[in-house]
Order: sequence, then C-alpha cells, then structure tokens
Amino acid sequence: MWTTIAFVVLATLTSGQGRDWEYYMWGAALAEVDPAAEPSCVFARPDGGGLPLTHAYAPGGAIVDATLTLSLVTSDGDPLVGLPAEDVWLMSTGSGLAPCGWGCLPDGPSDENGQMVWREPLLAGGHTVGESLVIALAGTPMQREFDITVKTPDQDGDRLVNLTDITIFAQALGSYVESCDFNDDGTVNLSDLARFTGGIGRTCP
Ligand SMILES: [Ca+2]
Ligand SMILES: [Ca+2]
Repeated sequence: MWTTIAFVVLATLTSGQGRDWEYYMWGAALAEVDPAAEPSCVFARPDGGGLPLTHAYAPGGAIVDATLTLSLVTSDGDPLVGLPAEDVWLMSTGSGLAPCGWGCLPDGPSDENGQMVWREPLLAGGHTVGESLVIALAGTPMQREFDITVKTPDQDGDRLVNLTDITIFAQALGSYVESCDFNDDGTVNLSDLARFTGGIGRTCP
C-alpha cells in the first residue's frame, strides 16, 4: 500500500504548451506528467467499455490523444520502478466522477523507466462537466489540473446505467445537455445514442 512509501517526491508537470515545474512533497520521487491534448473529452463506462484515452475528443469532435503519462524519479535520480498502480489515481476536482474504487488507476505499475500511463478506458460512471481532473499520489492530489472532461452513460453517477439514466439521456436528445454529448461535437444525436445504449445495464466489475 501507499503508506509504505517513505521518501521525498518532487513533481514535474508538462503541458502541450510547455513545461510547468511543480515541486511536490510526497513520499518518494520526481514526477513528470505528459497530459496530451487539452481541452479534451473522454468517454468512459463503469465496466471499462468506454474508449481509450488515445481516442478522446477535442471541442468540435476531432479525435485527439489524451493519454496521461506520469514519470517518477527517486531523489537519487533513478526511475522509480514498480510503484503499484493502486498508489496513484486519477480523480476529479469535484464530485462528478464516480470511479470504480477510489479513483481511476493507471494501466499498470511504474515500468522500468518509472512511468505509469492512463491509456486504457477508464472504469467510471458519472461525468465531470465543469470540473477538472487531477492525479493523486498516495491520496494527495497534485496541483496541476487537467482540462479533460469525462463523460459516461451513467449520468447520475451511481455506477449503474439504468432507467434513471435513460430518462436523463432521453431529455438530452431534445435539448442539448453537455454531459450527454459523448463525442463533444456540440449536438446530442444518434452517435451519442449508440454510445449510450451500449452502456445500458453496465456497472462496475
Ligand atoms: Ca446511473
Ligand atoms: Ca455528440
């Protein structure tokens, strides 16, 4: 568990426009994030049947790569290898994201380069319209916020896509609701409906 980690961490963050350095006191190392495209929109489902972050949407609907890469380096300058995925997770700045568990974990433990990535579809319900995403190290959110919006068919965030969500989505078909515009193209139409119906009955594993 993360409580076993006991060294000093500095965090470095990068963005598409340039690099922001953030020195972050955590348990252990220097952390660097490559957040990819911002702003962007990611489609997720509680069962993990959403889209990978490589298939995110920019405003207007163009496909962009929103893969997040976190690089961890120890205070000695060596890659922090083998940090369990469970020690680091993605969360929202508000209460809109309903992850399966306490947050959306990276795809695996830190590799030989000390890197962890979020590329696979997120396991989550809810939506983060109006919120941002942050990476939490051992439960403590880093300062850098990502302008990435997560949208899921589980509109009410109870981690199950059922009749309640169908009612919300049906209303969105007639009048635009941003949380139901899964491909961020500015309309809620058949393409969003297909994403929605594919999620009916789905819940966390
Ligand atoms: Ca629901
Ligand atoms: Ca749409």
